[in-house]
Amino acid sequence: MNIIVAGGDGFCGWPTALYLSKQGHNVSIIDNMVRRKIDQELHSNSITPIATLEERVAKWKELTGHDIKIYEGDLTHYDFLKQVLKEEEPEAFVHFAEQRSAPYSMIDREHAVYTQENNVTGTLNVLYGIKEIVPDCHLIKLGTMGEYGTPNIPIEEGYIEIEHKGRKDTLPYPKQPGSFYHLSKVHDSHNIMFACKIWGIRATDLNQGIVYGLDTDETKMDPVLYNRLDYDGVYGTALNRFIIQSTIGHDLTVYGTGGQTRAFLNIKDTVRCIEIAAENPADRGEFRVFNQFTEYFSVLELAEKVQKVASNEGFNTNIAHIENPRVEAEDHFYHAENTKLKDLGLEPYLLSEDVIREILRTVVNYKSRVIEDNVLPQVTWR
Ligand code: NAD
Ligand code: USQ
Repeated sequence: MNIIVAGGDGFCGWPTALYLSKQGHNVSIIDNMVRRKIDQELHSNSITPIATLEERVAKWKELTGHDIKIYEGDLTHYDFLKQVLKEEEPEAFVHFAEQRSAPYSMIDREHAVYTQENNVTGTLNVLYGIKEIVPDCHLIKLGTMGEYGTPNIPIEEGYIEIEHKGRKDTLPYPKQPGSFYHLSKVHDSHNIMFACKIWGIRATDLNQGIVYGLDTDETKMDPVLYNRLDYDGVYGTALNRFIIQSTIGHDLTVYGTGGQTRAFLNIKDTVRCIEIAAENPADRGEFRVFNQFTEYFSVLELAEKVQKVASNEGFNTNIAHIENPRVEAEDHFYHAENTKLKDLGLEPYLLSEDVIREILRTVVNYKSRVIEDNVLPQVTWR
């Protein structure tokens, strides 16, 4: 298949591009490198040293003989996007290319506006591009479990059957997102659903949980192929942050009580889920929604797991309950469905002590790169 991976220089996109290329697909990456520029803005970095995209792709070609094409440009620039679609004629468009940090979107007005303009306009352009140039192309769009929030009833996969005043209907599941970033994903989902309905586009919205780990078989092949891994208070995510904190002697930064429950998956499952979606395209006009996670945990449970493994590895770590910088429920019901990807063949790679240990043993090699001032959260929702 001809597959475009937009956001293919990022944390999820790079390993996905490699994996799809290894499977024999003809992969092209679109990326505007904004994530690397944001590192400069925040005076932050990936804990792992990362090569330029050109170096990464050249090393991949050298090791495997597979070509990955690079289109450096911005999805919000429609002429650029149209040109790429005309040249590549993709059968699948995997869309990771968004501003994905909730804290970044909550810094101030400018960052909220940037996040929503970048994400909503980029996705609208992709929808128009597919309609005008490659109408049969399958859009595989990364959404997020955080679109649903934490309702007091089980979370379904995209739709819920409702009985109201004696009548029944299947309706989009209610959305209660917790940041301007998460809201941008909800706006995207609505735009995609509408485009499927009016133009007959085929789309899969993957409501992904929090991704942990960094390595896949492909990124491990050579240091030039290493994936980025964020640890700072803006882009670092819960489990990865705790593992890195444990290696530098920092207290594990549980926000509030840590009762917040979230859905998680290993980066190794992210790449496989994208392949499954690509191999099983949605029908024309279908807006299909999969919940892309394998397990859920409370934040405190994760901190305790990391504390135990770290201690066995010789790192004595405290769990700190710091004041929660976000506005979110800390004590709530959580149950979410995730059967659709498993029905299509996903065999989850679950979180075990061995998995935490493996990530820890990798990141400990780079702990001298951690800029400690960036570890505590500095952005608040209030
Ligand atoms: P990332 O920031 O590491 O990667 C995103 C990439 O997209 C970056 O390389 C960036 O330069 C590029 N990009 C951003 N805006 C662009 C634009 N307008 N045009 C072209 N390129 C652009 O993020 P990630 O962690 O890889 O996340 C990828 C996607 O997966 C996002 O949509 C995110 O919402 C979703 N997601 C991520 C996680 C997670 O835990 N990382 C969990 C759920 C969903
Ligand atoms: N948290 C802590 N301590 C920390 C970091 C986070 O207690 O040091 C808590 C947060 O308060 C929150 C939970 O852990 O309750 C998750 O926070 P996170 O930063 O790990 O994840 P989140 O902000 O939700 O965003 C991440 C990705 C985003 C993706 C989302 C999936 O950055 O791109 O959409 O995970 S989900 O959470 O399912 O919406």
